Amino acid sequence: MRVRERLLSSERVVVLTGAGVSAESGVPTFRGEGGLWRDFRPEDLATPQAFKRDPVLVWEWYDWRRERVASARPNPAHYAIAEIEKRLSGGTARAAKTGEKRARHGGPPGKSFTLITQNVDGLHSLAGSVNILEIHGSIWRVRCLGCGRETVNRDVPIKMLPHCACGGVLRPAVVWFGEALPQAVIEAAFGASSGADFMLVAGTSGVVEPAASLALRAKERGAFVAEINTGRTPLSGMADATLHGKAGEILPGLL
Ligand code: BV8
Ligand code: ZN
Repeated sequence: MRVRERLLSSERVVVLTGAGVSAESGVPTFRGEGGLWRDFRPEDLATPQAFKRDPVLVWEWYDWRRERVASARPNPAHYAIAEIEKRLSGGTARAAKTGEKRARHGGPPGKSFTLITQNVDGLHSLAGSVNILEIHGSIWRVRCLGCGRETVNRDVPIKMLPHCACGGVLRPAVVWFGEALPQAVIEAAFGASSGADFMLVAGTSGVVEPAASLALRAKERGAFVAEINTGRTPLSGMADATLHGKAGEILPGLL
């Protein structure tokens, strides 16, 4: 299949994932069926204003998601993406221990792999992916509104309203709507997308910016862009190939 040949003959591969890649792990997507929580839309709760107005409500939403994610396991889509990275890096990419600095990608000269994910569930690193850019942060990290310290917190359920040792209120260390993405991470994401000769866009509705623009950047700079999605998205029109179906079935097939 064209996409498979392209992928296997590419040198600089970038994969951009969204919630659809975790759907088969039982993690609810944002905009699909079952993505709603108590009739709230993500845009209503994933904002600094919502947290200011009602921090307990926002934490209840995250607590509910953390509980779902805690019992979720990576699915074949996550493992296939980790396998692509291993093949491109001559098998040397080893899953960095959690919390350790991401192992530098030590692939053969010229070959490179970068995973850019909008997901905050951490399932990619559980599946063995190493070179990961978590552009929207992590649901397992919290940040203190007082002293700004960011730490890993895996309490499920989390004690309402969580506070830092300094007395400050803790928030989820994710990027909310209206908030800037971490500068270094988004720069690295655009850098990787600009240099890619192949980009795989999997399980994203392509509506959230600046993530969606990463696919456009890759395309502009000459990458072959393949989309895997169960439906059509605003990115489908510009993709060189669109593979309709479940990421957990199509991705292993690519290998
Ligand atoms: C910023 C973290 C500026 C939190 C998230 C008007 C026009 C354009 C842009 C804007 C606008 N108004 C506002 C904006 C900007 C805004 C934005 O993009 N809004 C959208 C809604 C229009 N963006 C921002 O605010 C960003 N920041 O712009 O800052 C700035 C600059 C400098 C200084 C200050 C400010 C911040 C965006 C990040 C928001 N945070 N998440 C959390 O997770 O709790 S976004 C949230 O949506 C998640 O991260 C999620 O990943 C992301 C995108 O959703 P998807 O991953 O695509 O998931 P979705 O459910 O939508 O789709 C799933 C897809 O999978 C579907 O297509 C489905 O068909 C498919 N699928 C389902 N099952 C499967 C499958 N595919 C394959 N296999 C399956 N099994
Ligand atoms: Zn603090």
